Amino acid sequence: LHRIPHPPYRLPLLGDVVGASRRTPMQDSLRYARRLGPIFRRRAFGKEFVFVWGAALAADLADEARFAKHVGLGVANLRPVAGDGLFTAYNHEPNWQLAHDVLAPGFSREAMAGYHVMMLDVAARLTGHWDLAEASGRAVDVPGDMTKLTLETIARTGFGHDFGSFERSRLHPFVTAMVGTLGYAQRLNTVPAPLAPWLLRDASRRNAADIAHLNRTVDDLVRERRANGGTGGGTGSGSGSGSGSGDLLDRMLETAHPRTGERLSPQNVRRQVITFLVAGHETTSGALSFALHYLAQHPDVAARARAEVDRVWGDTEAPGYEQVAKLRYVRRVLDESLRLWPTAPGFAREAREDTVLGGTHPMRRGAWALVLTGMLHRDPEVWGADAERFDPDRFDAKAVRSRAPHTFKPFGTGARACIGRQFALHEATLVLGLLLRRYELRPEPGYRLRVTERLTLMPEGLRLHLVRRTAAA
Ligand code: MNH
Repeated sequence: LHRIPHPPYRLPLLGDVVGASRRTPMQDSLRYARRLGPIFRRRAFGKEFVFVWGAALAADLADEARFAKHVGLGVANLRPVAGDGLFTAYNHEPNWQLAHDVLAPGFSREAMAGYHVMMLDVAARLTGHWDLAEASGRAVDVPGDMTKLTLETIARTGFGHDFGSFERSRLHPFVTAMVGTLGYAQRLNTVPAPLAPWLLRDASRRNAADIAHLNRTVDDLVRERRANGGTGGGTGSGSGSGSGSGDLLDRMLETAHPRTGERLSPQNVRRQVITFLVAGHETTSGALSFALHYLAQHPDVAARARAEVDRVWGDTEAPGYEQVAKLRYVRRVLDESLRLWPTAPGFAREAREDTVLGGTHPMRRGAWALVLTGMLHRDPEVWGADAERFDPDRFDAKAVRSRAPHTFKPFGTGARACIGRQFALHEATLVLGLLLRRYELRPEPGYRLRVTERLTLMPEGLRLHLVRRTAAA
């Protein structure tokens, strides 16, 4: 450990807090990263945390034979909310494999094609809302509206539920409660654990109320489904035969494990529903928001993307499922946005056995490090001296082929990587295509990107002016 650099000013007890910010821990770590190099440590309240962002070290941590996901920091702080749900489960908890095997078919190509029509439907509510704003010359609140969109999308496709987000002027209380728990989980990292009950007393009371609200929402949703006896959309209930059944909630409630025949317990279903409602929309809304920001700031990129949409989709009012993946350039815009601002800004890896990281840093079994994805994605040795510049061509096929593996990791790595990756990419590409086809995007004069953190990243105060295109729909 002593070979790993750390910030120069260390206070007794508190550790490396000089110049540290509680509200933006991730952007803070990025600043340290630039100063301290590809691996560094920060101490907080007597504990030492190791951060990694150099491409070679990050690639080594991706070795599944020697490393695995570590449930720590922000993820561990979400255990009271999401328990042994898929995202927060420890590797050794039996419910991880069970839920993974039961739910993975819910993200197959076939399942995704089924969600496509619902995604179109939710997108139409967004454009309805944006048309009104455009007509009256109002700017739109991008992160707010993207949050509505992605929440409605996961609720509809996964759970047959409608939060009515676009019919409300304020955020749905579920979102407020969710943002509350995410923010609280982040703040827990900024105080010494034993003192948290005192230092965060009011916040922790509010957090308990937020968790209770999430649980109530989910219990209502499950009760609604049980009363209606399934979506009626599918064939399989309990057969475990897999791909034919309805949505994610049907799988959670009805589907048995293909081999063991085991089912999720009611308590675990509750955890999974919360997990999917939160993980299924928060990061995607951020990704869409950053992409729209960059499109508005780079008219040349927007024009190229728009030309692609016009060429590939023509006047087809509702693009089909297969027409989404054909938007190659739009997808690059999304990838490039996720490179600069991976909305899940890091993931932790622990040693399965005693090992040596990158041939130089000994790690004991169970020791762990946080991969700073946002910095890995800016490593000049991989991305060049202009790594800070937005350039979607970094993701053209030739450039991707020539890059080392494990250098672009917005969805994490290995067995515990994001299960919703294809879902998110399909949804986001579809929506960007629809928006580009319908509007020109104009930034607010003088807007400079600021990023807020609540475990996930989101552009702050991003508003855009829209101009309806005359040629298309
Ligand atoms: Mn998602 C895990 C990023 C969209 C559901 N997700 C992860 C991880 C990252 C991640 C990183 C790994 C975290 C870790 O190693 O600790 N996820 C994203 C991003 C987007 C995203 C950047 C959008 C953009 N995620 C989605 C969507 C869903 C989803 C959409 C659901 C519909 N993610 C999950 C679940 C896990 C996960 C569930 C946990 C998987 C597991 O551990 O088995």
